[in-house]
Amino acid sequence: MKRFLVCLSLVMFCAATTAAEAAKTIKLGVVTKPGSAQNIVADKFKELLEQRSNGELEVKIFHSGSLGNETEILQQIQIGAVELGVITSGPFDSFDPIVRVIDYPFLFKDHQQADQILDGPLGAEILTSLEGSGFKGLCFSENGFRNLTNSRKAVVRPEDIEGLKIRVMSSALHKSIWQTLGANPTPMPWPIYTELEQKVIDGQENPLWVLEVYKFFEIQKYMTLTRHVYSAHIDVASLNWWKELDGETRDLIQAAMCEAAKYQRSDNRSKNQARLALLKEKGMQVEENPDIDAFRKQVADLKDIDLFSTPEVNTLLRKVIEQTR
Ligand code: EAX
Repeated sequence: MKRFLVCLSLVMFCAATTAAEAAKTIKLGVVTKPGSAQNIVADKFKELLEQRSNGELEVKIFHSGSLGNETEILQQIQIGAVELGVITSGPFDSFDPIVRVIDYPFLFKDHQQADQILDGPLGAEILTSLEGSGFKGLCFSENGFRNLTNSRKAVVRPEDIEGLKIRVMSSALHKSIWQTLGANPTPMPWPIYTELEQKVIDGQENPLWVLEVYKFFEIQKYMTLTRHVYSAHIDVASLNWWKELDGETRDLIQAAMCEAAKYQRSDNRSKNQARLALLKEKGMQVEENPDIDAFRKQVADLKDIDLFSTPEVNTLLRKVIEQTR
């Protein structure tokens, strides 16, 4: 009997230690590979949090799709299997349509305006809304302004897009944008190099860093600086997990993530000019002055379609349009 009790208490001791250790390790998911915009946020966050918690909190980054695509990472965060994620705003679309406000085409004129809105009360409204789908929205980092690339032809005007097979993110809004522009949009999760290489799709749209890090210059001859959507990342935590953390830990995580986000946004922006030069050097043909007015006109009515029909999304979109005019 005595022997049994010793064994039992040992087992309980071991179980308790494992639970305590596990609580200290925080899993963070990103779909992209090292060097990507998402990974720069994640790496900076890890560095800051581990330093400031004196090693009490450890961040384990799962990258390069090891947890699945962005929708799958979000599902794991929802149920608490993964604690944190740095995820492109697009795929949040099927969880909370309020994110369509950020991805509305030609909304932000420049980075300053994006920061002003997303770091202000309207951004806060979006982050709070995400709690309805099980996410604690922490802050916004960025993918950047998205540009169209393809392997078939130079695109200057919307007419040039007619019939091009363009990969889009898993987002009803993105699909509508490209349908409205006359393309044949194909939703597909990240990554997409093979599909581009094998010409299952003609083109895609993403910020400049993607073309460099994922070497799309090898397989996409034409780029048009459309800057049609400002693509944010939403840095989120699992809401159930968040609720169980003490106040001090929450503050540490929130501050480290927002600092990492600010660091990454400025890092990303500072590299864009050099990236453009590199892509040209690698042989991409870049259209720097497309007919943006024509593109803008063609998608202008998107705000009146069903995509924005919930009263909350509609009201917020109109507020943001008002403030970015
Ligand atoms: O960050 O799926 C996409 O197009 C995203 O922008 C991708 O994660 C690259």
